[in-house]
Amino acid sequence: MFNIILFGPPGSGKGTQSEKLIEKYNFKHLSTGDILRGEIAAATPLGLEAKKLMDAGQLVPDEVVVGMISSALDNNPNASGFLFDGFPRTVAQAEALNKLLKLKGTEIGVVLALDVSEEELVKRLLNRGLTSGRSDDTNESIIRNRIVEYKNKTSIVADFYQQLDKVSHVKGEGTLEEIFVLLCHEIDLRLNEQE
Ligand code: B4P
Repeated sequence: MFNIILFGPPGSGKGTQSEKLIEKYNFKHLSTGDILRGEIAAATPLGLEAKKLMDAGQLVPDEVVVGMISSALDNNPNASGFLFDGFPRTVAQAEALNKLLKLKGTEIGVVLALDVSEEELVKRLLNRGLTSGRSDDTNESIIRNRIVEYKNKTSIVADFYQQLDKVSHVKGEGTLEEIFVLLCHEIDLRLNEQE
């Protein structure tokens, strides 16, 4: 089993590149953002609570997202590998993920960190907001707040995995295809090391 984390600030291309990677490598895609938006669409109590935080550009509590990921792992016993997209976003989430994977006799193979400048992030998200219907993409101050949350709570997750020698940085600016090739190269290197 080979598991990867696609890591980076909001708008860095995690969701976009995940679509291409799951097709090529047959990973099971687990996006906490998508799962939360599913809960909002279904108007569940969890979704209603999460919506308030997401609309303000804040993170949803760790126990909520860890619970969602734990259920998703249990619901996919035959997966050959998971692609975690937008998770973990705090060190507490990373520690919880390590424990959950250990219980299943597996671990993270590589953390692919997409590097994109702040101005490019804001531009992309405002642009997506024109068509996505996502309330967290339409207001520049909320987008900037998401980036602040990333800097304060999420960027240190890369240090956590760096200590385990799991992080590969990839330039996240360029065409979708150029970035995809770089990501595949890093995955293939780690897969070859594992064999
Ligand atoms: P997410 O759904 O994870 O959303 P995101 O980080 O904004 O998007 P992503 O990075 O996937 O988007 P992409 O660049 O692909 O999170 C939303 C919210 O959910 C969070 O703010 C938080 O409140 C909550 N949440 C989720 N997970 C959580 C967790 N673990 N803990 C706590 N809270 C959590 O796309 C952006 C745009 O860029 C697109 O329009 C795309 O077309 C464009 N784009 C992508 N690549 C490009 C390129 N190379 N060039 C030009 N444009 C590009």
